[in-house]
Amino acid sequence: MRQITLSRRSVLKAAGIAGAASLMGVNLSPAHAAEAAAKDRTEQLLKDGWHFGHCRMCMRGTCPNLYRVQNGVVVEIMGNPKTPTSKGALCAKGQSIIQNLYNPYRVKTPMKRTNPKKGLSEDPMWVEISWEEAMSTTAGVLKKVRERDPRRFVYTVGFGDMDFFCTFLFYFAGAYGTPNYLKSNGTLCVLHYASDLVHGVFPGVKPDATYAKYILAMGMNLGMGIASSDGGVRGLLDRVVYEKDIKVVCVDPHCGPDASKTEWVPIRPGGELAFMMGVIHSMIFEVKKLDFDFLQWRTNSPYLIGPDGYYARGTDGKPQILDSADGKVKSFDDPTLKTPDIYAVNVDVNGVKATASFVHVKNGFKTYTPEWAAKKSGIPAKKIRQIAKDFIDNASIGETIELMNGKGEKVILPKRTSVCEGKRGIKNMRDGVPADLMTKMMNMLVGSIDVPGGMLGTQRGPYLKPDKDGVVEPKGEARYKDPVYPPQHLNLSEYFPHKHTLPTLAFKVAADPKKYGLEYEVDALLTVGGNPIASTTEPYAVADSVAKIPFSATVAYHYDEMAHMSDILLPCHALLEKESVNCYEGAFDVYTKETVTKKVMMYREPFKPVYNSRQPQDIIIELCERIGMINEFNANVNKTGVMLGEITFAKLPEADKLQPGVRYSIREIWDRGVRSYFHKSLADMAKEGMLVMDLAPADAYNSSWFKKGETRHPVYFERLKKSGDGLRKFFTEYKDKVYLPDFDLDDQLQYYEAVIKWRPKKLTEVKKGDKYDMISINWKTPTSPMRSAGNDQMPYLNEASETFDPAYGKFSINTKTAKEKGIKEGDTIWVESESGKIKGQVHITELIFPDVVGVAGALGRLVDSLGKKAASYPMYNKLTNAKISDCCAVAIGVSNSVPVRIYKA
Ligand SMILES: Nc1nc2c(c(=O)[nH]1)N[C@H]1C(S)=C(S)[C@@H](COP(=O)(O)OP(=O)(O)OC[C@H]3O[C@@H](n4cnc5c(=O)[nH]c(N)nc54)[C@H](O)[C@@H]3O)O[C@H]1N2
Ligand SMILES: Nc1nc2c(c(=O)[nH]1)N[C@H]1C(S)=C(S)[C@@H](COP(=O)(O)OP(=O)(O)OC[C@H]3O[C@@H](n4cnc5c(=O)[nH]c(N)nc54)[C@H](O)[C@@H]3O)O[C@H]1N2
Ligand SMILES: [Mo]
Repeated sequence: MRQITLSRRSVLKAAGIAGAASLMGVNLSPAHAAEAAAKDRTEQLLKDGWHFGHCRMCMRGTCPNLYRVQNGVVVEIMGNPKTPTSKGALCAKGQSIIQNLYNPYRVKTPMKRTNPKKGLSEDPMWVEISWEEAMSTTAGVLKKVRERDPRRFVYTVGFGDMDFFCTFLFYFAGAYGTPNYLKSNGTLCVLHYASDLVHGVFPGVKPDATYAKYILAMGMNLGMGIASSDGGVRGLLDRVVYEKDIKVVCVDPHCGPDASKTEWVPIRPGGELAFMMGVIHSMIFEVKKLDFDFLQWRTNSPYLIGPDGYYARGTDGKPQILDSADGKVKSFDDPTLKTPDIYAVNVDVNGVKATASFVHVKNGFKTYTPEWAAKKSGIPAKKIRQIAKDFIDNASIGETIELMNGKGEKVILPKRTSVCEGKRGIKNMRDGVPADLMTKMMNMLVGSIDVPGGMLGTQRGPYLKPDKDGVVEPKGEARYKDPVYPPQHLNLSEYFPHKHTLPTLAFKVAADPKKYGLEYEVDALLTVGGNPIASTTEPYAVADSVAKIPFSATVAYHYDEMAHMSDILLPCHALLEKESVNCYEGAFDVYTKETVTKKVMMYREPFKPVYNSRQPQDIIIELCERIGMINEFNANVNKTGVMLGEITFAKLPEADKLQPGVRYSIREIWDRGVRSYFHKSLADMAKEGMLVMDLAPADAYNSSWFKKGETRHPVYFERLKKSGDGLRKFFTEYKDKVYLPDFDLDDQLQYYEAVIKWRPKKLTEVKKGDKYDMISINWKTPTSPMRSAGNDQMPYLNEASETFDPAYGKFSINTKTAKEKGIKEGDTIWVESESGKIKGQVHITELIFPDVVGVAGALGRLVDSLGKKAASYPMYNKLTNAKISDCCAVAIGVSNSVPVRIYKA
């Protein structure tokens, strides 16, 4: 144990460096510090009792590490210095992985509940049982339920066990035959619709800081605020701090680590859409230097729109374009098309008068002047104009770059160097999808989409494939499907074609399914690394519903809220005990030269289990066998491929397909996947620790697969309008049948429009003198991006957070507001919304917009079985709600910023 004490100091030191650099702006690049310390030591280290691993202290898990074992104890951790992306850095979370292993609050052996009463304040009265009893009880119930009606089983997953999540999220639910596969991660994470609509990718897009010169970040973390150590963020920091050749502007009510190192533009929460409309107005009507060539050939700008708001179609059924070269109206793919007219008005198409999309789009921004936007956003009109001008001036419109493709050919691609992107801070809002579409609009106006320096889809390849109308085909959440009645899914996903995930709604429905038109009730629940109680919203409503489910089991690392409500606990390994593979490609935050062409496949050698736990995938596969569905499970793996990372699927060759009747271990399945994808075995991976694949530079850019005019991005959102029209038809027809509280059809569907308009929302109506006269906001912190790995329990992390981040676990209030309200540093106050209230300590700061309360982190627990510290923090999610009328009208994400009032406790 002495060794642990020693390593504690070195961990704190390292955490201090990484933490301080990202939290406080200390002028030391984590990249350089780590490289200097760790150069070329890898080979020696391995001889010295070090083992290959990779992190998973956050949901990314993309930082390869090395851990050292001495006398059977893990005593030291470091980033793998050979990693081309992270170059051996680890953040404070990654440095704490040893505490994840030796966490005293772990579930150490299978457990059975003996208190039949379930509730957050009930003692489950756990007793230890054998693995055999735990598995046979769980499989026995699940088998019976499946025989009766597989829909009566709910499978809940999340990012808490992402190693597992990556591999078996849908295979198990699919094999079982339940429609109720519920991801708990989505309600507060609606990032996907607009990226799918415009780029045809999942999970999203990110700026290419390899070449970008200007990044406008709207309510998002570029990675520094999450203390992400993976290559992108470190590369970006180097450019910001050392090379000083990139301008980053963070539009945020709160000045976090990203904003503190770049430029912070404080905004009033809720005014984001208005702000972007003001910027776009200025770009179109004042600066007037757009990428017209891109608009003509790479967007649907020239498509003619009929009086019904849809594409006006020719006799061949295709969208039409006016060619100003010869004055003729032509189909979009006519090879004689020379000069697509984006300003065409009142053109005759097949007997109707039609006008070019771009004219509608442009007219749509006419009244949204910077002065107007300033009133809504609190950002001065002058600043709005400056951002519009800087965005265009830095965009390099007209420039090109020559890169090699995978066939060894030189390709000339446009290079654009201004990008705008937003994340949770603007998307988790009533008008979240419209706001997100405006970030895409800014990029499209300067041609900065899937080209070097632009906004890139996280998946690479010919993802911009056009639909039959020649416009990029969405592949996920932007696709539309007509609703059906009665609904089959507990989350009523039939009614919400563009939803991300709806766990809170699902559990509300589960409490009273008949009322919602469902033909079945819920009998059983299995949870793996998901926490619909704590990580989403309306925690008590969800907990009440979970308590009513007759049987519930959790593959549990520790006693979190879902474990607390369970009948059986199946203990899973801690991170270092889990064997794992993970492919880094398309991580979330940002691309740089270190990462843009890389795929890094990493491997974690499992440490000998400390307790009586198991590899989670093998628990699930064994359940499949015991339930009698191993054939279905194997068939699903064969069909979908082996998932090797968040977006990496390995299709198995015929000879390697899983055979019916055989229960494979996860090891064998990964081995087949890795061999198929990387042509190496898992044994090779164990020797090398990681495999690196380099993409040819041109192939990293999705537009390189298509010539001018072959595929187009939508500036006119015809598909969104179509979804709204389809939904209106359904809900009108079924209005007497559908039960959906807090749903106003007209209010909801007005957001489904081809040209986005501004509308006031609850947030924008908050004013002095109201009952709720302030707005609360929440953000991820470097040590608390979410609850994966039990971040909120780790003593090193709590210590580092409270030492380096004065906002951590507290309520940040602007100096001026605090003075007005007579509130002082350290006061204990209540923050109360329509939905709930939380108590905590005040931190007074200039780094937050006036009249806003900032609550940092995904913190707070509703059970004390994770220790007093984790339970002591205020839980932000009590303030929010899942009312459809408050959620994003398209992606149904919870509004994360809400009206509140504060008062002394
Ligand atoms: N206040 C607030 N809430 C948020 C967010 C926020 O920033 N602030 N972020 C939102 C976002 S973007 C997302 S994606 C979601 C994510 O939400 P979820 O997908 O639910 O993921 P987590 O909250 O990370 O973890 C879920 C549960 O798994 C447990 N767990 C930890 N380690 C392990 C393990 O090794 N194995 C198993 N089986 N379980 C483990 C955790 O303690 C936690 O209770 O959260 C959302 N909720
Ligand atoms: N390394 C690493 N990277 C990750 C993750 C991880 O766990 N580790 N998690 C990934 C996941 S699942 C997600 S969803 C993303 C989330 O990534 P982000 O969306 O970037 O995360 P947040 O920090 O929650 O929110 C970003 C910003 O929004 C601001 N904000 C809050 N409310 C408002 C508002 O009303 N208006 C405006 N304008 N801004 C507001 C906050 O101050 C914060 O700075 O990160 C991903 N990236
Ligand atoms: Mo997320």
